Amino acid sequence: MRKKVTLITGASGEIGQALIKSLTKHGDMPIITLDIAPLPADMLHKVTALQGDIMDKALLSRLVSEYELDTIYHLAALLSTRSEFTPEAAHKVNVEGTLGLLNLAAEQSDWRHVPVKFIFPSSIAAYGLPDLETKAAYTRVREWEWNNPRTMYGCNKLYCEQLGIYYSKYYRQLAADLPVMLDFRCLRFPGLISAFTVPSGGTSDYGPEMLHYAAQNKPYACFVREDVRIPFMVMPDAVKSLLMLTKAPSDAIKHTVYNVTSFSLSAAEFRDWVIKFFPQAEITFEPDLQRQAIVDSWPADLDDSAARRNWTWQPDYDVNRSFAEYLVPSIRKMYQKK
Ligand code: AKB
Repeated sequence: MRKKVTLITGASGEIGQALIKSLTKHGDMPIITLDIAPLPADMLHKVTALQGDIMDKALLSRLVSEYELDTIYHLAALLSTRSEFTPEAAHKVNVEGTLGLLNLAAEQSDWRHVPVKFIFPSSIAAYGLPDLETKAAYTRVREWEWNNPRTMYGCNKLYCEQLGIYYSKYYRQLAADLPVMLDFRCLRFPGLISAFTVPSGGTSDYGPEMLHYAAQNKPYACFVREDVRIPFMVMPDAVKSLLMLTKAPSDAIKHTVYNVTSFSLSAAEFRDWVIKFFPQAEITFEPDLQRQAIVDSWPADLDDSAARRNWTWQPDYDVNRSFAEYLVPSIRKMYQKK
């Protein structure tokens, strides 16, 4: 008998580490992690960690020969700024990596006659507003609006959402016997902020970077204009939304792709919150016009009413609680220890 497991790809990244902590606390199923980067040493005892590439077919076949995949959290991805420097590599990891894993989950679902749950984080990068006037006019975008990304990462996310829909609804639709299809569920995240890890390779990174630099008494030059506004969410709420979506009964799920969010801040408002807790912080604004243009194309806020209605989503942390109770105390403690 193969052991039933949860698989987390991209587990060494920000969301992965937070998700492992939460899943192992509730501990209902063993976890296998897969990442090209090593997991931090203090996490290794919690999971079975495989270090490798999601494109490695031999590794994936070994994985399914040993384990029965119950749920897959497919977090592995190159983020938006990084993807602009290496668009073809981004396509390989973000699209071909996802396609391979969807295919594996589809085969497993049919073979076991039980749908594998495939949980996929998408992003505000899937949206693309053409100019600042439109961004000001359409503040809280809904899932089907402005799906015109201007980054490789955004294109990759949007296409993978569609692949997920295909594999969960239409896979082998012309076969004589329809297969048991996988259960694909997707969240579009705003910019995420963790108290414990500094993001790398993203374009919403200026928020968390301001905070982590301030906590270390380092000056920070923000790469976007003061007035630019996007939605944000802290990591405990990101993990909460992933777990809620995973557990939601099938009949509550009315859409495949859901926005989730918590609060929306301009870069100047973000700076003000940082300064409230770190009054010595030196934050200046030195916009990088190219990265700025990417953030300008992202919505100022997300409409997450479908998630709220269908599976009772709501964040635990508004902006005040995020800074006062999660970010600032944990970040202070982390840098004091170092
Ligand atoms: C990025 O900046 O690329 C990510 C995202 C918004 O998905 N944080």
